[in-house]
This record gives sequence, structure tokens and C-alpha cells, in this order.
Amino acid sequence: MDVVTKEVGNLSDRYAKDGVVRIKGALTPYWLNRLRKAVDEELKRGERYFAYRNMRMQQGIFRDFCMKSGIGRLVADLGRSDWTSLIFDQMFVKEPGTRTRTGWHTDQPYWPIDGSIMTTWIALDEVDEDNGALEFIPGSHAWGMKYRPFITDQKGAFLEYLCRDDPQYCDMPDFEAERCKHTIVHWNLEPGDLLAFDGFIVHSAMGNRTSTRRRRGYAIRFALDRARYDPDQGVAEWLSDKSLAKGAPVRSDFFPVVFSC
Ligand SMILES: O=C(O)CCC(=O)C(=O)O
Repeated sequence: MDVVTKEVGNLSDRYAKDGVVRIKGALTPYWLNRLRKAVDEELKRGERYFAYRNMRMQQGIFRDFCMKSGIGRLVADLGRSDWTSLIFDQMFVKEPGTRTRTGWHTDQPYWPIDGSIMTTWIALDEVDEDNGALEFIPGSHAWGMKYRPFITDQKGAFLEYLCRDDPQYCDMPDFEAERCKHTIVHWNLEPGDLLAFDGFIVHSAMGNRTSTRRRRGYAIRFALDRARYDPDQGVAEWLSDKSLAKGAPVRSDFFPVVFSC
């Protein structure tokens, strides 16, 4: 059963330029309902905000969605890639009253992959500025900056930098303090809408200041054909794949191809 109810159309140009686009109504009710249930089941583990990841490794709804729903074709079309492979999936649930903003960051410096990664972030609830909308600086994916990874507290606020002496990284400016210097965008989302964004785009997520409206998001990270394995980059040991040489395209048993044209 296909995930998308719409074609990508001319969004590819915008994705290449801005590094982020929204696709309204991307999910069919079939997948939306199944993913919502699967997320609620997963939440029973009671982990911290960032810890719900790699659910795709187990048989079940998450894996089926990643591999069989048709989302790989959407990613390849949008990213103008001949194929796409699955890096990992992750869910982000901001409970009512979680006022902490997820700090401004870029994703890819955490991972051993250079070149193009696309995240699809799927809204499983209504999302807006009150309950944790994601914010982006369009075009920042093309600045050529590799910002230093950092660790955060349980809710996503900055704690301290990692890899302090590694010259491939530079420190991230305080984007929150200098908001007025940048164009910052966010979208209000309906359940089933999808944000697609580049692994190097500068982004953040607002806090959830509501008392009743949980915000569930399901994020999947895909490599495009221009991505290259780089074991010298990143801090996520759990993404290391000894079968890939430095510079190899990111496709293997561990990073399975989801779609190929
Ligand atoms: O959903 C969130 O709260 C943060 C998501 C995010 O930063 C990401 O997917 O890279």
C-alpha cells in the first residue's frame, strides 16, 4: 500500500534550494493510524526523548513502513537520486508541558555519513507553535559548515560540546540569540503531513507549552546516491558499518536499499 497520495511535482527544486519542504497529506489513513498505534506502544518503554530510535531493526509496523510503504520512492524523487537506503528511524514525542526548546543543531555531523541525507519527519498529531513546531533556516544546508556535535539534557537542551579538538568541526553560533539575523520558517502541520529536510540544515523544535496536546513525530533518515560513508565523521558508534570503506556509497546489509529506479 502506497504512502503518498500526491506526486512530488516541482518540490524538488525547492528542496535543493531551501533544504526543507513540506508535503501536505503525504500519508494515507492506513499508514497514519498504524504508525500512531506503533508509537504509542513504543512509548510504554518509558525512555528519554532521543532514545526511541532504530525501531526499524525489529519486524513490525516501523520496518514495514520504511521498506514497503513507497516512502523510498518519494525520497528518491524529491532528492533526485537514483536510489535511496535506510539509515535509521526515530520518534520524537513532546509531551504537554515540555517547555524546553530542542536546541538549534544540524544532524549529519553526528553520523558517519557525508554528502546527502534526507530526513522525512511525519506529523502524527496536529503540530503548531504551541506544541513543538520544528523551525528551519532555509538554505543553511548549503553553507558548507560542519557544526560540532553536542550532548543535550533529557529534553533536548544544550549541555556540552563533543569532539572539542577535532578541526573538521566548528562551533555553532547561538542561533536563538541571533534570530533576527536569519530567515526562520516553520509550518503548522496536520496529522499525515511530512517535512523533508537535509542532514546539514540548521533546525530546532519549539517547546510544548500546551497542557493537553501531545506532539508525536516519526523521523526516518535516508541516504541518497550522493552520500558517502565516512567513519572519521560523527559520534554515533551505533551507526558504524565495518563492511563499508571510507568514501563508499551508503548501501549495505545494515543500510538496506529501500528504492532503486
Ligand atoms: O522532533 C523534534 O523534536 C526534533 C527533530 C529533529 O531535530 C530531527 O529530526 O533532526
